[in-house]
Amino acid sequence: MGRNCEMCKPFYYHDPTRDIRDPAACVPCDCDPVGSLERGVCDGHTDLDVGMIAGQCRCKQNVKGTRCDYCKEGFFGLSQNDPLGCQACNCDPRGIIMMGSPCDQISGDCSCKRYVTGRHCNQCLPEYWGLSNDITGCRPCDCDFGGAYSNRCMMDNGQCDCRPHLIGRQCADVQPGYFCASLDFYTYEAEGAVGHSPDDSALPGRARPQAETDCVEQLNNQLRRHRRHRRIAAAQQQRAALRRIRQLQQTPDVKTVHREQAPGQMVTWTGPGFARVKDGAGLVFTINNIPYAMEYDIMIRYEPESTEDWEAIVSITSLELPTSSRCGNVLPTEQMYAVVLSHHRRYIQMPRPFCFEPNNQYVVAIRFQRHGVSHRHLTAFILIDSLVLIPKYTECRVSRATSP
Ligand SMILES: [Ca+2]
Repeated sequence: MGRNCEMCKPFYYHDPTRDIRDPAACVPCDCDPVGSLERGVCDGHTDLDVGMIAGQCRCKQNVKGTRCDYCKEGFFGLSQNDPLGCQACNCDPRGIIMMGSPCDQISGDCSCKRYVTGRHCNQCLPEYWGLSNDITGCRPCDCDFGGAYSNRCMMDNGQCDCRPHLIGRQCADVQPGYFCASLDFYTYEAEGAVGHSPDDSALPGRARPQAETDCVEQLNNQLRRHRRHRRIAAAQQQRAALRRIRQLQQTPDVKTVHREQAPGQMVTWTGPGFARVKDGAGLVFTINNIPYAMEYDIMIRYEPESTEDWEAIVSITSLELPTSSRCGNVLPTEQMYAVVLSHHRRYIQMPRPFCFEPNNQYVVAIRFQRHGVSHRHLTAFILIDSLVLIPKYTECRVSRATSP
């Protein structure tokens, strides 16, 4: 076109290697009309004085690429109707990963750091707070377990949701004038409880027959037979076995076992040690130091001596009728539990709590026996560490200090 046909038409440019008279001198522009200005017109010829290069596309403000078909870094959503071509991602610079494009070219979703979330990466994940330029973006709430209602905190200042009378960002501090008892504050050592034999009526449940009676009889019969046949070696063996059984019969039903802490060993028990309880025997605990009328979970800590499971039959009796409104309506004065003490574990919690109250005395009697057998055995023992009362979590309160 042009008066002397010296220019190419719009949407074509003059190939600088060809003469304008050459029929192939004008080449179509290769610009993406979506991202280019003026629907994809390119520079028709080269004129460095005005910054023109033949075939060069002119991109919209937020678009890049030789064909104007990509959003610039930090922009997304290439669109024909958008006069700027692409929209800004608006990612929060504190929350995004600094490598590569800050957001997805198509969806505009920002690439968030580990503990950051939201389309613009301007939110902390639940249980995190304090969006900053840190490498992970936000930091964990670390609310005090027990002191706070949950592990969630305010995103801006990290304040956890504290239970009454607990203060501090993490709810780990106690309001002046109060003290906080640890959850296992009410621990009763088994080695301090009174031991009872299987046939003692103080223990709940019924004592099983002893398995060793048949055994002794059988050994005696064998011994007589061996004597008759003058089998001296066999007879000696039988005599030794009988001696062993008599020794076992004399082993106390409940015995205190002290345990010293070995260097480097983790202390997994409380108090001086354990009560070693024979199959069928039991312990009686007396409890008279309850601070508040409320429900307590009851836990037995133990240590198996073999790979057998045991069971505990527990009875709790109060000496007087409950007087507090808290306990009076809840439970009768006596309650029974039967629980299995798995040999894989070290503690068992009763399936239901019990309401204890101050100014009352309680007797907790427990029979321990092997689980799922018909006879008790002289050689089977279990180590019982302690009985623990845990104030029911949902109603745990901080105690008011009575002395300054
Ligand atoms: Ca103990």
